Amino acid sequence: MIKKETIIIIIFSISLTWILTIFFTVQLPSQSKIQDNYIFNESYSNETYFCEFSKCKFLFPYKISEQESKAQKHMIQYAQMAQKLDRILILPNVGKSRIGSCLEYPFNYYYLIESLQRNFPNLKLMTQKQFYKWIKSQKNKKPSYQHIIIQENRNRKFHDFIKDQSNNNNITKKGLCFDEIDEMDFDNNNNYNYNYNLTIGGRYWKNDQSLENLSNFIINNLKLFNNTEILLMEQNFIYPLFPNHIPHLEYSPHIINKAIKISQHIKPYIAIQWRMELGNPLNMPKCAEKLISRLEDLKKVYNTKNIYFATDYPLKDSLRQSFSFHDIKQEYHGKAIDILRDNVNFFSWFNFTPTDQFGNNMNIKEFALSGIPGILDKIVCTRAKIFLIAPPECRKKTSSYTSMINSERFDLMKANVEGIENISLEW
Ligand SMILES: *[C@@H]1O[C@H](CO)[C@@H](O)[C@H](O)[C@H]1NC(C)=O
Ligand SMILES: *[C@@H]1O[C@H](CO)[C@@H](O)[C@H](O)[C@H]1NC(C)=O
Ligand SMILES: *[C@@H]1O[C@H](CO)[C@@H](O)[C@H](O)[C@H]1NC(C)=O
Ligand SMILES: *[C@@H]1O[C@H](CO)[C@@H](O)[C@H](O)[C@H]1NC(C)=O
Ligand SMILES: *[C@@H]1O[C@H](CO)[C@@H](O)[C@H](O)[C@H]1NC(C)=O
Ligand SMILES: *[C@@H]1O[C@H](CO)[C@@H](O)[C@H](O)[C@H]1NC(C)=O
Ligand SMILES: CC(=O)N[C@H]1CO[C@H](CO)[C@@H](O)[C@@H]1O
Repeated sequence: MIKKETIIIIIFSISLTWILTIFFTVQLPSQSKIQDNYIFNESYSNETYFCEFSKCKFLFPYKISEQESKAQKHMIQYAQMAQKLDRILILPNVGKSRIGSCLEYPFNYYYLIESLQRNFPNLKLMTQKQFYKWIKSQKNKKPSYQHIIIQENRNRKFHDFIKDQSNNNNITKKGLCFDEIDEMDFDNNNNYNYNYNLTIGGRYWKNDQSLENLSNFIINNLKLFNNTEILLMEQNFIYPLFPNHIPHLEYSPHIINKAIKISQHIKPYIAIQWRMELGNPLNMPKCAEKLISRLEDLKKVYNTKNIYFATDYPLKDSLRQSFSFHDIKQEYHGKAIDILRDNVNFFSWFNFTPTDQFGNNMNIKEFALSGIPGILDKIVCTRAKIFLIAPPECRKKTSSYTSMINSERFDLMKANVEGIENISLEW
């Protein structure tokens, strides 16, 4: 009997060891892969390391349209493109709530690069700065490049990909801040004078099938450049190009930590988001009055006195919180804010010391220009007890910014995070 049991135990331990061995050998490589490909780490930004097996090939989306919430969605489209084309994705700079080569800060000033890497474990990434360094390192040989515009034309049904030989194709003029371009070789020929237009027709975003079709069209055409080292992408489309639903990028820990500090300092609180741009200016003062009376009710119902106010209106001097809101009218927008100020004691990002990614104090103007306040506001709104948004007559119709907050709040509530009462309410 004892012998039999021992044998069973031995057999059992052997199989367990095997199961564990198999489990770990299967698990470990996929985890360590993330490290291997994680080019952002300076110790990896070495051409020999990356281009051992094939030529170094890059996709550089140097100019991403729209503001941060939408721009990061576009970035995820380029990540899918780069992965399918087996190219290294260059992460452009950020600043002023945008993503693009002309901006001041590195990509990880806004985003946690690991969160992109987590969703694309096989994709190789390089920051703009590392990429420029690589170009400079190509002493004797000029890397080849091609410029491609992806744009929409909703007036027709088909997609096409054509060479554009008109005279207005100087990409430096088109907004590529990139002196290193002189060290590159256009189409192996120094012929600066053309680019390719990839024009998307119809309502391409309407369903997964048309996106599937579109993304195949794009990939098949871009594959024609398989001998060109660098694809410079200019973007003029609004919706995602690929059917896959990929989580949004996570923000950098320095922003999240700061937002959580603010949130802890004022909680429980009601967060108000009021994006005035593109709302009818004439309605603004009335909207402010309606907001005030709604706040009075909510404060009682939820026994909450702190208010956090997130807006695109410049709350202090001319310090911008939005880089697209130019048509600010004192008699409407300004008046609405004055009414609010006279009646509500609110917090905003101005009540907290601005700091940089190292936690050092930062000049407030520089902080505003960095575009961090918009992201900070977004996270503070995400954590509020009540998230109050403007009714349709007081705002722009749809906002990716607001939907991002709502979807985060939905997830936090689903995870039973305490202190979040509702996803959102309109005032
Ligand atoms: C870069 O990678 C090396 C090797 O894995 C590691 O020792 C180092 O800490 C990493 N550096 C950073 C800044 O992550
Ligand atoms: C680049 O990487 C290779 C392979 O890991 C290594 O042998 C070489 O020393 C590295 N070169 C530099 C300049 O770091
Ligand atoms: C290519 O796109 C640009 C920018 O939209 C446009 O100005 C140009 O006319 C287009 N070229 C062709 C040949 O369609
Ligand atoms: C493109 O435009 C820039 C800025 O206007 C100019 O400096 C450059 O010489 C132009 N390049 C070509 C090839 O025309
Ligand atoms: C898919 O794209 C091709 C090429 O643009 C087009 O001819 C075809 O009609 C499209 N099919 C659908 C279902 O959209
Ligand atoms: C590049 O594309 C051409 C045709 O466009 C094809 O013949 C060739 O095999 C491709 N090369 C690689 C490395 O994929
Ligand atoms: C939109 C929404 O979910 N509203 C709810 C917010 O919470 C109160 C109670 O706390 C409900 O009565 C609302 O229906």
